Amino acid sequence: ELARRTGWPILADPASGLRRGPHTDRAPVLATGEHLLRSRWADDHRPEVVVQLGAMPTSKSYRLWLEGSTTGRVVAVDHLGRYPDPSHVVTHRVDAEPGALAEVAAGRCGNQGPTWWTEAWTEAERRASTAVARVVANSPFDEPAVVAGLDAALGSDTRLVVANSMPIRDLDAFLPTDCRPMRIMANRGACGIDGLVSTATGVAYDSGTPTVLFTGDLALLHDLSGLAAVRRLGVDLTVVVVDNDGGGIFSFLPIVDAAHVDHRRLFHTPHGLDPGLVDEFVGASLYRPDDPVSLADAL
Ligand SMILES: Cc1ncc(C[n+]2csc(CCOP(=O)(O)OP(=O)(O)O)c2C)c(N)n1
Repeated sequence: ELARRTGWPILADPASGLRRGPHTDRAPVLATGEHLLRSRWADDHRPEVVVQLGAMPTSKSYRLWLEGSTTGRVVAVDHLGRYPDPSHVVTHRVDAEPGALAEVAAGRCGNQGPTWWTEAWTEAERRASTAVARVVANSPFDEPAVVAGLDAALGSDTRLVVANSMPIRDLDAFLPTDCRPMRIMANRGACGIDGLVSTATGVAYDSGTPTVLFTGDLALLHDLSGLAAVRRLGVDLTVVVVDNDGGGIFSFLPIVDAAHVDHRRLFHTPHGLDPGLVDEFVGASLYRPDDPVSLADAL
């Protein structure tokens, strides 16, 4: 409502819950921040004020873009005393629950609606999301295509729990805004890859609704014992695991280019285990989709 009244665009982190739902038809909610903020266009469109609501967004481009900014105010709003500010760019801190603050602010500001600034950002979002969708559609079956598969197949009552490492970043980069609701949950904390199966099981149990965990193979193996509770609690849990035999995120480290370093052994840390072993462990049904259609069918 605040964005609709002020015309200020929202760069919505996937875990914020703002990317999905009927409000996206009325308010300028953007999902391509990870791509836009690393472009020249974003350098030419620096705002006077950035209001950061809640935890630090996932996007690395956002962090670098803030660091590159020499002017303007950065207001961090948080009620948990975190004020995440890894780049030391925050100029103002507001101790308030972000949703409550937005509600009060929306009630007090006028109803200006979209401005040229709003139009510029929403047009950039339109172009970027079209380009992203085209790239995803023409790519091999990889992480972006998995996100597209989840987007297409998950019902609005499903809870999507997303793991740290690349899955949350994949969602950030490739999940578009849509008026269909989607409940996304993440636990960024210190970005741990531990306890994710247990978290998803707890979400499924508490909500009583079908739950999907989107995870990497290391995070799944880290909390394999969490699966023991799935059958006992009788929850409806589907695990979508991108199996790249280790930590795919480490292939983005600059050291990957150092020829004398055995990057694969030291950073990627392949384990050689087949995630299919969960089949025997908990009696789960295992599917090995190798294209978007078979992923959608399996889901
Ligand atoms: C508990 C814990 N141990 C280690 C790490 C360091 N770490 C960050 S990402 C990562 C790799 C995760 O691999 P995977 O879950 O397969 O996801 P991918 O990188 O392939 O997307 C590791 C080990 C961490 N974040 N948390």
